[in-house]
Amino acid sequence: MKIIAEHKVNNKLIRLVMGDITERDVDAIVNAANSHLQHGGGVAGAIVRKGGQIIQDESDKIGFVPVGDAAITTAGKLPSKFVIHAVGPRMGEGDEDNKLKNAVIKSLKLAVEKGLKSISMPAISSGIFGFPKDRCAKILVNEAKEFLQEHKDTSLEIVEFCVFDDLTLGYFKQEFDKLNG
Ligand code: AR6
Repeated sequence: MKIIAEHKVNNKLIRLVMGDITERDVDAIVNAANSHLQHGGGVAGAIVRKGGQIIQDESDKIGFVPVGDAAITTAGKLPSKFVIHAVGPRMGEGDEDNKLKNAVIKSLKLAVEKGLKSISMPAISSGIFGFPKDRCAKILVNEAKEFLQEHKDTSLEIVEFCVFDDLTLGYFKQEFDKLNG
């Protein structure tokens, strides 16, 4: 895991790291889930493989989560305490930008409802779901910044983005440069 960039908003930290989100020791990691919370491939598959079947079992009890919404489970054997399952849009289904924004905001709200201090988020929708990586970076970083600007008394001290590949990292870096520039 490597820290790439950091930016302060209202004394809270927005951070960019490169690495495997399943190894992040934060209060909650965010999963890039589908509406049926069937965690097969991508980051979702990795989370269940490492965290254990309990994450899939709790997800099955929740059942269906609409696109643009999120749900929370425990994190099994992962270092984090919780997994927040954010359902981002599949490219081509329509209104994708707003749905991605809502999935991010809902994830942050769920973390605050639980009183969590740190959250780590992958590049939701930008893998198997095919959302453009540059737009994903812009939306995720902007939503985090606005959330921290608008919620001065939030429990969250750290909102982190954890990216896995160089191409995605490049786009997130550009957005962090804009924050700091
Ligand atoms: N740590 C951090 N980021 C990761 C990791 C990891 N271990 N593994 C992949 N990524 P994706 P989606 C990055 O496909 O597009 C699943 O089947 C990856 O490089 O995981 O929202 C679900 O069950 C990419 O940048 O999620 C859904 O059906 C980002 O995570 C569907 O895929 C998201 O890629 C969701 O597709």
